[in-house]
Amino acid sequence: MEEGLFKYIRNGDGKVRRIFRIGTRKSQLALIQTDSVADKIKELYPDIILEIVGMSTIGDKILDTALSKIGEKSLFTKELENALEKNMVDLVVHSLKDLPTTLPPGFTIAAVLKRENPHDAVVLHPKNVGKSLETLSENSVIGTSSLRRAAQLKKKFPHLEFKDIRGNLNTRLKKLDEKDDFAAIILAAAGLRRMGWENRISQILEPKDCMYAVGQGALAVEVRARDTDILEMLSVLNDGDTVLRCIAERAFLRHLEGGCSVPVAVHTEVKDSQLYLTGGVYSLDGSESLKDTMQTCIPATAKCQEEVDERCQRVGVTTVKVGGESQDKAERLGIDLAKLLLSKGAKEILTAARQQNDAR
Ligand code: DPM
Repeated sequence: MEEGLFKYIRNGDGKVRRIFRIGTRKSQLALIQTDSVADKIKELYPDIILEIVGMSTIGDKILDTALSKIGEKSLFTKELENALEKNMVDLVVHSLKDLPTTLPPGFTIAAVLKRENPHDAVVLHPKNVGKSLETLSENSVIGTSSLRRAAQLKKKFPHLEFKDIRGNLNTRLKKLDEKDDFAAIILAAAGLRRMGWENRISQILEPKDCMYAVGQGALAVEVRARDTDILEMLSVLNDGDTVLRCIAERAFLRHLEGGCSVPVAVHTEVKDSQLYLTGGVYSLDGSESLKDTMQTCIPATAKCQEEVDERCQRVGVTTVKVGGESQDKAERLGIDLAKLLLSKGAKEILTAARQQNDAR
């Protein structure tokens, strides 16, 4: 691949046109997600020429260690950002929940697409079909390497045991079905649906049992922050409610200084011009937790401003499609809820959780 060069194509009519290259991880889920975003871009811009470039990331290469233990914040994003930086690709599609709340300088999220079901789901070993987390027998082993899921579910279902499971979705389902190690695994409903495995979902976890991760269920497109033409082109992909919910969630996590290695969970809703944010922090065994809800009024969403520039950036997201005042209020809501939980001792819970996890 020629480094530092944009790619062009000469059409039949002799005109030269730019090719937009989309970087992606190579797992089946990542490719499906990237294809779906590419399809949406083509719908909006039928003449655009897109090329998909698959890459492996650290998170794909290290398969034997729990995500939360690897300690690299940008597990799934670093190689892709390197490719963006070198102009080897122009856009990168990610699951928003894998993108740190502070992106490295020079990068930004140009679009957050309409969120699908953000909740977590239970996938049972075939021999347990018909059961639920509640009715699984004493000491059944549940596979997840999410500290967030384990912390909330340990508290709620003390009869269950939780063990790490790594690998992409295909590997995990195989490990579940073909061995006898796990009675069930917990995965994001959105990922299962995108893979066409909705029929394996036996239970969707309600917020009272398990709140979701910041950004879960939403796809994001990362670009070079200086590419204002691409930012403008992609701005139409943004879904207003999803953008506001995810800005609030990301601001909450950022202010708590949490990453993918701390047990932090959220629940958001937009209803009657109000944005609601519930956030929780947990000790690793779930015995200690803090949870609270706050809301803010969201003004009718006029366009933010005519042109994209650095004033549009909020927790890594740059869009002019959603009103600037609403975006500010969403960010404020996240920060205010984080402050409230910090005033009640969230910092101590998270510091202890981090130390315990490092010592595991
Ligand atoms: C992050 C976590 C997990 C992924 C931690 C968490 C789950 C790790 C595990 C930050 N990224 O959720 O508390 O289960 O061991 C990931 C998935 C998706 C994006 C798969 C999943 C698909 C859903 C989406 C891995 N990242 O969570 O089941 O697009 O939100």
